[in-house]
Amino acid sequence: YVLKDTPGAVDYLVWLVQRLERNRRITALVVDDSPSARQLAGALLGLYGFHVRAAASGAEALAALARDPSIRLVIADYEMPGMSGIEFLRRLRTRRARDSVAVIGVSGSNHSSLVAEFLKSGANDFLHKPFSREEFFCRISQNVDSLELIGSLQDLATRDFLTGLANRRHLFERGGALIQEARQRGEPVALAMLDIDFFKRVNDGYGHDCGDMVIRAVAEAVDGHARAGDVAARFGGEEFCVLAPGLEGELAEIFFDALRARIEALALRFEEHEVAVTISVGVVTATRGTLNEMLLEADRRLYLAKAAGRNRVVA
Ligand code: GH3
Ligand code: MG
Ligand code: MG
Ligand code: MG
Ligand code: MG
Repeated sequence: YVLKDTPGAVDYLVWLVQRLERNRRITALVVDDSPSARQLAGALLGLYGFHVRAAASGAEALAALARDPSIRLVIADYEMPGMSGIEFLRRLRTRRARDSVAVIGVSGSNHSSLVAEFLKSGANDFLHKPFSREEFFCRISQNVDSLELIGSLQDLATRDFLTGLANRRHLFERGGALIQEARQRGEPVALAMLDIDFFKRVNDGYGHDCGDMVIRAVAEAVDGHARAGDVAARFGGEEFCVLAPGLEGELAEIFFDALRARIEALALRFEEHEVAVTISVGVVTATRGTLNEMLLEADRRLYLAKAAGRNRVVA
């Protein structure tokens, strides 16, 4: 290409380089019964920076998708022996939504209802074979852009800006379901409410920036202590909430007391000051009752921990 004198060429090149960089983090899967079609699409995707995998049938593709969560883009042929592209899509969509994996259907057939059938079965887009390299790249970029946009919107909606923990909205959305799932497995769920002790003194003594630093440090400790499957959230200003399935009674108390000790042991510094931080914790385990009821009880116990002298767990 001679782009030097083309209007917008520099912007286009910047756009292109950003896409190539981004695509390195994404695995694309080509599912086609024709080896030459697999090779062509795979070569193009490789050129655009994607990690590429190939499958010769719908069944093989479903197995690859079940094993590899880094697959975010699928190029799916329509006519394949055994399982058609449409059937493959229907099965995939029971497990992975359109905003989790983008599927682009391809077919050489000119049958007029085919595109609609593909889209109705859950495809994000469609390409007629043979396609130009440029159309292929533009369509793929648009679809991956959409996935990324949806991902960043989901992040904005569910994460707390200061700490990166789940926000209060996410706690209420995810928490109810998490409690239900645990109970269906016959497991208890522990819920802890945490509040930083005498936090106003930090703000008043060293300023709001120091307060923010302390909130972030406590959030990092809470997040580091939470196990996979727990939900750790910033509940409000300097209050946090952890939902931990499978923990109850003394075990829950030990677990959250270890978190309390971990935070007490943080050696935080702000400018020339050493900043001592402790938390108080209210813990409740319930095999019944709603999230709201558990929150109320945990909050009541948190208040007891404060009244008893702070830097302690009441379970
Ligand atoms: P206690 O031991 O009873 O909890 O005492 P406390 O001083 O921590 O009291 P309280 O929980 O009522 O104080 C919370 C303070 O946290 C009040 C508010 O100004 C401050 N705060 C809330 N959100 C933020 C924030 O995002 N950044 C900073 N720096 N401060 C915040
Ligand atoms: Mg075919
Ligand atoms: Mg508070
Ligand atoms: Mg308070
Ligand atoms: Mg406090």
